[in-house]
Amino acid sequence: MTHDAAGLIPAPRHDQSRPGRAGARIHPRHTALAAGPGTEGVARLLRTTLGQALGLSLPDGEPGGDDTISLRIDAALEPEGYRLTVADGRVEIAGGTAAGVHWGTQTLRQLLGPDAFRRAPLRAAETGWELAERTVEDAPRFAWRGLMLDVARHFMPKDGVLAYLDLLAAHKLNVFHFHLTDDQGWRIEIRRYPKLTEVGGWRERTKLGHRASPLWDERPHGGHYTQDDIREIVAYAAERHITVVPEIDIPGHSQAAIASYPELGNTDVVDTAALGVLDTWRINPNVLSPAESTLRFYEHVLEEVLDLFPGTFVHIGGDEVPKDQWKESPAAQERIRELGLADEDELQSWFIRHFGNWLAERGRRLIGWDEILEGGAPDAPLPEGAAVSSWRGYAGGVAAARAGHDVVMCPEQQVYLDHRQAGGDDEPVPLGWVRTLADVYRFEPVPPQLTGADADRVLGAQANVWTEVMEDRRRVDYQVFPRLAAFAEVVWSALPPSDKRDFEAFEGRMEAHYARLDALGVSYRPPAGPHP
Ligand code: TNX
Repeated sequence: MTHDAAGLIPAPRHDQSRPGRAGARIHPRHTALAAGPGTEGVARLLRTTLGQALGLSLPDGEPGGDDTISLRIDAALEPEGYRLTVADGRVEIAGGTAAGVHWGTQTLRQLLGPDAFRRAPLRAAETGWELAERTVEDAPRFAWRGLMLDVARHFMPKDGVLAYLDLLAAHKLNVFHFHLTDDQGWRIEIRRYPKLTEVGGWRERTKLGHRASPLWDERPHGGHYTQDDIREIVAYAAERHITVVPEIDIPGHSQAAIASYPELGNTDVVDTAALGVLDTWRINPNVLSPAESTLRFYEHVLEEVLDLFPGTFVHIGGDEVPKDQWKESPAAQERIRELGLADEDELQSWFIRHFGNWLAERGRRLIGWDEILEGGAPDAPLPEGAAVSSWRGYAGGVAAARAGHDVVMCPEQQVYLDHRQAGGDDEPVPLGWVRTLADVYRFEPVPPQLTGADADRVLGAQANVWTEVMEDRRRVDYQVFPRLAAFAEVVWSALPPSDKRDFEAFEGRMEAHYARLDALGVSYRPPAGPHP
């Protein structure tokens, strides 16, 4: 029997419960925790999480013992898959890898009820928590289940980022794409180039700029993460089986860097020393110069980035690069001739290829926005191993997959969470297309044009959060939730085709989930809207 009163989100593949039968009682003092080989890290995190939330002490127990939560690896399961069994006074979570066990503990947390998401116990729980007899068998649909957060337009202090990593983990999301640089701010300390954060980390004011928006911030804005902060963030993510993909956006979206080191820009056509960090929102003409010295500068930056981020992928942006300055610049034109390129589009592609090869030589892989497909030789527009974030709809992703490249789908029409979630005038920031909770629930990462091996090129999907008009965590929360819960179900659960998805059942399960978000302190958009 399938029973979803527990309101599990994302929905598991199989969930068998016998609600009448007591499976196990989790007791604040008696219940023990037994960590099998390879699951010690998961156990440590579970002990911290449930200790803080419920006041459980979870002393070390014997695997399979009575009144014990046992964690173990079972290599027969899918790598990120798990089986959670509640029966005979015991809880067992087996996972294909430690990651699978970890996702299983997130399900256990949901079964324990909303208090399991608190930071401090609400009450002394004398009697403990009753769990019905149950077996959950589960595994994700996609390997890349991501959220991109833009901390360049508005800086999010480290604690907020850590809180977001907790939120990702609670939704079984495993990739955090960290958009660290843009025209309006540079947010990562680079030891060799301190001005990137001293100058590039600050702007005097922000024109929040949307005409219908009441927001108009004339205060200085800035901040950055030190390398110690970054190490802490990466370690915190790793503990939650989340990979952090850093983004250093080139050769456009680079005005904060140019404001810090004016020689990075096209100095023969603009007085880059007078630019400053951009304080408006628009596609910006000030792009990097194609000089050798620019390449060396970014190689030095990336060397420090590689030291901090152990993951395979490094995002180098590549989006929205106006070519006007390269057209006007004698130096850029000379460079095009020297390199034997046809035009500015090929120059952009040359930039990307340079860093793709540079990363490959270091055992890493480049990922970039879908513009990186443009301007290259028709048979080899991208270096081997490069992957594409398809944001201008599905087309870039489809082309990349057919050309043998891996793809992360994040079409702006579907999963840009900066866009409004309702029509009418009750949205605080009425930007972009209306994308309701139901729209996000119907998002399909693999378009019908892709089949067979081409479809397998879709590693997964991510929701993108651009923060032009989100100046603090509360506003980010409002844009991201509850839609991220729907997104998480799309990328984790094996849902039917878009038009056959049961949104009402999802909404039903969301009732339990809103209580979890409340316990987590998330300022989500209320389901009935701000003016019910
Ligand atoms: C396009 S998506 C951008 C961002 C903006 C966003 C606003 C992408 C690769 N570039 O720079 O913030 O639209 O929705």
